[in-house]
Amino acid sequence: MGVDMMKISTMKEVCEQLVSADSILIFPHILMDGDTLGSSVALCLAMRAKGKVSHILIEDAIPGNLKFLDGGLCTTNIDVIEQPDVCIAVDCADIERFVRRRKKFLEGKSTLSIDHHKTAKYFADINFIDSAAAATGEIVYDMLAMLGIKPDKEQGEAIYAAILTDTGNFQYTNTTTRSHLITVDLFNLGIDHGYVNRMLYQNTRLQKLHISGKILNTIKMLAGGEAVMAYVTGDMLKEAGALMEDTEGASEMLRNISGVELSIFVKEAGKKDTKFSMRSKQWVDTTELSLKYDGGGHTKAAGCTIPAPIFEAMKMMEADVEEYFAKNKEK
Ligand SMILES: [Mn+2]
Repeated sequence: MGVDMMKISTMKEVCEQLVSADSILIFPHILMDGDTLGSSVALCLAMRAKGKVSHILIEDAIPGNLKFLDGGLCTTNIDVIEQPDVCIAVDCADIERFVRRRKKFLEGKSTLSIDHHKTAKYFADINFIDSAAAATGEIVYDMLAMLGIKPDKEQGEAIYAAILTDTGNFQYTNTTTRSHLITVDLFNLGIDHGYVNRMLYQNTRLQKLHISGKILNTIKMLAGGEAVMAYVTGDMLKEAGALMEDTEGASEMLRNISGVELSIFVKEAGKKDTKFSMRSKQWVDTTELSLKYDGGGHTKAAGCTIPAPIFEAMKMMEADVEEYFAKNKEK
């Protein structure tokens, strides 16, 4: 298969760059999730084990339930490596996913990108994009194998966290045999899966439950009950004493409603910007809805920003949703 040949050679190229580099700076995307951070951590630890200077450069806070992954690898110090041999973006579909680190990224003697988003842009010198991978963590696992590195417990737990979070604990349809097989191998390597699950999921801030309650009160059904929209504003966060990161998972929670095919969670991102996070169950392609506003993502999980105040932007999106369902239901 031509595509597979291309895939292999591209991963080889990525690995060759890593092998020949002495210093490697790793770039997870903003609003970090388990995949971007877990993949970055596994890669960083593996590179350090190979005797290389490696750090993870971040520009925003690590969500509370992901802090256990860090282990002091993450820094906000842009000068942590002066001129890195390699700058590698992890799980970033677009260079806009690291706005304030963009200049630093481009300072790398070579720039790499590894990602699995369907809408990934080829912004680096070398791009390895595999949209069949359920998580970028799977790509990192394959890369370590290609580099002859057997993940240790810490690396294995980071990869496991990446796969768990991006597959919704193996529930989403992006889950493959491969996701399970990699996990089997990680279990055999002796990871403490109970620990990872406790850290990820049994570690909820009380404020998260408070803000969830407020969000649930905003539920509006669309498309005759097949779509649902709910929102959060800055004022709601203040009242609940919560942070925006406490709304993580709201889209998935809304999608769980029976009869719902599409869920949209709306965030007020300042007075003039509104963020939309979409999830679908079976047939809605969320990238179609998000691309109209320059967004992107996966078939069943995508997002975009509309440059308008929240209630105005929601009206625009509501119209798009009604139109999408009217058009696609006829088929
Ligand atoms: Mn991912």
